[in-house]
Amino acid sequence: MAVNKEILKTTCPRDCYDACGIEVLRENGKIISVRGDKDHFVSRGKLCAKCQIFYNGVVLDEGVRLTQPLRRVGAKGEGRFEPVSWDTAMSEIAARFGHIVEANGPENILHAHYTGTCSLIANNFPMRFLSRLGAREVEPDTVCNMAGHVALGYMLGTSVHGFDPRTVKDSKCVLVWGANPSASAPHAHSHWLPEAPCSVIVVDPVRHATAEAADMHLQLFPGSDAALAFAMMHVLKRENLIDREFLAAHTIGWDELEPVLENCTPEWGAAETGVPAADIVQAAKLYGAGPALLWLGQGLQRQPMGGNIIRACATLPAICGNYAKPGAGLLYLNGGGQKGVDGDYLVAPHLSNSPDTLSQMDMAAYLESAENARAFLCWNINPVASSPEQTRLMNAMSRDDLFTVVLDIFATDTTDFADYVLPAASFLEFDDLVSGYFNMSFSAQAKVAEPMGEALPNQEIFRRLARAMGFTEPELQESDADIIDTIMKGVGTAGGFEALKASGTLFPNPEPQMQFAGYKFLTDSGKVEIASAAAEADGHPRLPQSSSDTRPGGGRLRLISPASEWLMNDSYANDPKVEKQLGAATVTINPRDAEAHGLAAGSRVRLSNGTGSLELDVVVSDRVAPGVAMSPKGRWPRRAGKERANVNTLNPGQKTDMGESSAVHGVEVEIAAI
Ligand SMILES: Nc1nc2c(c(=O)[nH]1)N[C@H]1C(S)=C(S)[C@@H](COP(=O)(O)OP(=O)(O)OC[C@H]3O[C@@H](n4cnc5c(=O)[nH]c(N)nc54)[C@H](O)[C@@H]3O)O[C@H]1N2
Ligand SMILES: Nc1nc2c(c(=O)[nH]1)N[C@H]1C(S)=C(S)[C@@H](COP(=O)(O)OP(=O)(O)OC[C@H]3O[C@@H](n4cnc5c(=O)[nH]c(N)nc54)[C@H](O)[C@@H]3O)O[C@H]1N2
Ligand code: SF4
Ligand SMILES: [Mo]
Repeated sequence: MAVNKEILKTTCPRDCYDACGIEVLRENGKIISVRGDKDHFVSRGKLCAKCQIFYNGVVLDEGVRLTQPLRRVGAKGEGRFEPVSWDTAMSEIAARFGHIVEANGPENILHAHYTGTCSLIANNFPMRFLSRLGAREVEPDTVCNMAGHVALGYMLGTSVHGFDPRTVKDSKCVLVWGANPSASAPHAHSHWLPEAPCSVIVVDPVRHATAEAADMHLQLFPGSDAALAFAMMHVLKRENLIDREFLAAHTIGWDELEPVLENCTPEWGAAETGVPAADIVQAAKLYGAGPALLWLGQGLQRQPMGGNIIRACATLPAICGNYAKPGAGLLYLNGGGQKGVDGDYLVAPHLSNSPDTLSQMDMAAYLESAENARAFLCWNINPVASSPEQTRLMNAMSRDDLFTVVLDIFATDTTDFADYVLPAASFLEFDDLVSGYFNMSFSAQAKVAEPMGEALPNQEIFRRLARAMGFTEPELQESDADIIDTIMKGVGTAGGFEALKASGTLFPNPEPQMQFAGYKFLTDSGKVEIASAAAEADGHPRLPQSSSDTRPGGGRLRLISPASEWLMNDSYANDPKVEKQLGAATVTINPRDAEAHGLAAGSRVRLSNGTGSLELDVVVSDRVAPGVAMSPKGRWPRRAGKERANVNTLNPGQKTDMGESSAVHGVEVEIAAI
């Protein structure tokens, strides 16, 4: 028989800056290989190493995927289940939810979600049902990037209108601050930055591969970024590299800030941050040399004063007039709105009955009491691995009277605690849309396989649950095809979904966009608010502050747990080939700290603090600044042996100064040989 070979295009919908184009090779309808699309401007024929393994590994493995709805038969946490039909699962879950709504109110149903998949429908459509239900939402961004969103909201009126990466061709400098593209944006690391026709500076306590490849690396102590930004601004002012015309016309608060800069000399900055004064001067001059791009990562705002840090750093483009012209700007994230994606339509806020949201930093404590929550629904998230206060959360989720429903594509630490587990389809198994959050790209996620077993896309699971609950709003049943059609009309793409699938990706704006073109800032004043009355009204200082965090005393270290190059948050760790690449769980410390604590490379240590403790192998390297311990996030507690814990067992869930967000890179630990 002739072999029918086909190559189909789709898109990676992970929570990743890159939004790679994918090529799926099928023979006689069966997936043979998932690989990077040669024609795609980001992937250029190569996926990142982790996806190349995972998308050809356990994602395609029926023995590892969840393929049937499951009902608990063991104790909570044990992960023992029996299969049930979708009808049974839906009617039993609906009955229990209905009972809670009547007896206790819908706010007693707590739901948590995040970015397990970021495709537009699977990530957003479930909110229609949950809003209609009136369940209480755990604010998703509080585990990730809320401090930065709030801070940039004060200054710019938005945090999701970033620079267009294509504009780099006109830049003199790219300043990457508190991001690690070599792990979290692998193609920006391998193409975009190396091809940038300008200097690249990285500010990070860790000398990761992007820092190593940069023209300059400023290795500061965590939480001292505001001081570094102020010292750089001192130099920019001293060297006359500021744009006084822009400051006068388009900002508020320069007159208040200018006198503060007087004392923020490079020498002062060096003492505060650990970065040599000469490097501060050089970095400021490079940044001030012409139009420049500032990429604010998400790592730097996961510090106790993360909101202030973002405001301080984001003052740099304001004083240099780095907006509204080619090659200039600031990027945190690029939202779909800039491409015409109607976010409100996706989630249908008019259906909402929902009470106040909860910070994920409060989730473990909240779940301890039946007064707060009688049901817990998790979708697109694996909180037992990703949330703070891991042990406390596991204990709270062991409550027999907490009715727990978890949707996932795999059995995880979180599904172990569920009463019902619902199998989600993978991104290869349904049509959807992907809007890049770094590049201004818009792409098709195409169905290239049937859902595995009885798995269903998130949106279909919530359609069924809406029917089982007797909800009749048509928004809750809208089909994927209709939603895709409506979104694509908003984006203004010709040829519909079939044409988009054929090309894979398009740029709704073919030319590089200027950020805040025409100087239209989105604050109420229409200006960049260096001094912010809105921040002041919320109890924050009017101006960004130059202060840094106190360094930990008593031999304690500052624990940073950033993205791993081999994992995607808490995904992929169940793939044996990925696990092999990961090797043993480690913590990296500076040679100075190794000596002070009498630790040799390879020794087994225990990290501990008032929240928990964890055993790891020590790596000794000056890649991390003195005083810092680094251990990447994302391993699975259930694969970690008897400790059944990952780095989040040490995370107390401290909140940032703004947005009740996660200060996870500000955790302090003691280190001791075992
Ligand atoms: N220590 C420490 N902890 C951290 C962080 C840190 O820096 N340090 N970072 C935080 C950050 S930034 C984030 S964003 C969070 C992320 O934390 P999580 O959101 O928990 O992690 P993910 O791995 O993105 O996705 C969670 C789950 O979604 C599942 N999934 C994938 N596709 C689908 C689907 O189509 N449907 C459904 N229902 N499920 C699907 C995956 O299998 C996975 O189990 O972790 C936070 N935790
Ligand atoms: N491979 C991979 N890619 C990912 C993810 C993943 O888990 N794995 N997660 C995705 C998600 S959800 C997110 S939110 C993004 C996150 O991606 P990034 O924005 O890169 O965030 P992190 O990995 O948390 O941290 C980035 C850097 O911040 C540094 N950092 C920590 N504290 C400070 C500080 O006080 N000051 C400064 N200047 N730097 C500091 C860390 O050392 C680290 O190198 O990545 C996405 N992409
Ligand atoms: S996770 Fe990121 S780098 Fe890897 S394939 Fe997906 S979009 Fe590309
Ligand atoms: Mo995140």
